[in-house]
Amino acid sequence: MSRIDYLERIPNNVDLAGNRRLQRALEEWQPKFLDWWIEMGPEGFQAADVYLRTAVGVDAQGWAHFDWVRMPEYRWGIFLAEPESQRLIPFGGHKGKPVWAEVPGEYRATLRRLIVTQGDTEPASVEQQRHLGRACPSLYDLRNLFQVNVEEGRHLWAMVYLLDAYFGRDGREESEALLQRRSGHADKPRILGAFNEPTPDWLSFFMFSFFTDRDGKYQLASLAESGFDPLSRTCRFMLTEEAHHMFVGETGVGRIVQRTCEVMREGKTDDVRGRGVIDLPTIQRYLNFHCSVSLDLFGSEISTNAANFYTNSLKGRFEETKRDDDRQLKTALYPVTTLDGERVVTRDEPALTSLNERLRDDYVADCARGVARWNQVIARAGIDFELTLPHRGFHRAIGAFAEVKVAPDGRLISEAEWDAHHREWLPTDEDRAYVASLMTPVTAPGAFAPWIASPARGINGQPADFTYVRFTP
Ligand code: BYC
Repeated sequence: MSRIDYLERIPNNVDLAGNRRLQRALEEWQPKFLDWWIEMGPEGFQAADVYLRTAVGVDAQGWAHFDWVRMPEYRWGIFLAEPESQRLIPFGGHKGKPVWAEVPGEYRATLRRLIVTQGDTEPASVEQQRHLGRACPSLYDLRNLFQVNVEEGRHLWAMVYLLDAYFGRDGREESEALLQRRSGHADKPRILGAFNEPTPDWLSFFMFSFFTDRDGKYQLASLAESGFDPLSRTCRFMLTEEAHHMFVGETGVGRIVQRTCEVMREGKTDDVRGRGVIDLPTIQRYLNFHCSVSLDLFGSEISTNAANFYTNSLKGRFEETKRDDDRQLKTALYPVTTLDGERVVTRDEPALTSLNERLRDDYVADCARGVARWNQVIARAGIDFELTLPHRGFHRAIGAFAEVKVAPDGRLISEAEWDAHHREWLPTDEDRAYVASLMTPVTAPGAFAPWIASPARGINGQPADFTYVRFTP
């Protein structure tokens, strides 16, 4: 049987070559992953050469290595951030003790569930985005889509590494199951709601990358605080890649907003649908949708799961080590916005059970900064319009607000009022059809679809007309 050169095929810093058991597990899993990638990965572009960044190490040069790659030949590596020497558990019941190099028996099931939930999102997003290439607005954007896709693939590898290396047989079974569920499938859907929603057009993709990938940032940052050190180190490295995904989302929406504003100014009108760009109210409705489904990803406002994750030192807060409280939260309170009968109220709750809400607050503040930057684009064009984040109770399916109807401005409303107005707040079939009608592919080097502005600069310093994707004849 031919041996694999592990460092060449699977770049890693986990001494894969010296770990026979893990090699065997990954040797079995890798062909199944490739089958999944061919079946569910970017449709129609598996043979194209793409200008991609591949992580081949964890230092500054190592993770920013650019080259031409066919996606199925991308080297999905396994990287953990360098260990912090003598790292101590920063929070929870085990605070101050040395971090765990192995899974503590009593937390095995909980940790596995957290890792599987995280892992499940990665292939899900690739599945959601698999048809987008055919409607790309430029080669620059096409390349960015594929960069995001292969990195989500790598993040799946990262979670599979943890499952295979630390959870024995049931870990290997979970690794297989990650390749069997399918986004949006009636019988075997992905675990979390947002990952079963379609991503049918590029406005959806950019909104997803802005809002949903940002949930990834906050969840990964919380898991990076974990007392289980391999999980912490894996997540810390994943965060370096996640930043690019949010950049793609923020600049993508920003460029759409910019183009719309240009056309509004040129035509001295806000009625721009006939002019081939996406009107600002439609952008707002897409924003409302993607923001609300992403808010659901943080779980219920009050959660004993979250309290247990924290007390057991498995999942911390965002930037846990910068908090100067006791980092155990035994008596602390936290203000939570929730429902009290017919009213939206903010009241103090135990900080431990409020951890999902606290993370959601950190997330909302971060989203607001991005939206403010989009609004600067609108203001610079001299246009009187502001994009806004919807109230956290709007269009929710998880938590206290799932039971009621809330307007984007936070008013609790009746079913009748919802029925009368939701078309103003969420993308309608007409909106989606209009956006879909703009999605004709643009693949000439340096050219951009008329509904999106060109980016401020190229990837890795490349010129504006760079051929980021080369198609095979
Ligand atoms: N949809 O106490 P609750 C990313 C379930 S994104 C469906 O309210 P908990 C990425 C929950 O699982 C980051 N089900 O919440 C982005 C639980 O079920 P079980 C992904 C949901 O447990 C873009 C029950 O409801 N990473 O990386 O405190 C592209 C009661 O739960 C939802 C993680 O999520 C939902 N939205 O917190 C690619 C980190 N919300 O267990 C990648 C790991 C809740 O009773 N996961 N439920 O059957 C977690 O930390 C937690 O599982 C959650 C939920 C934060 C998701």
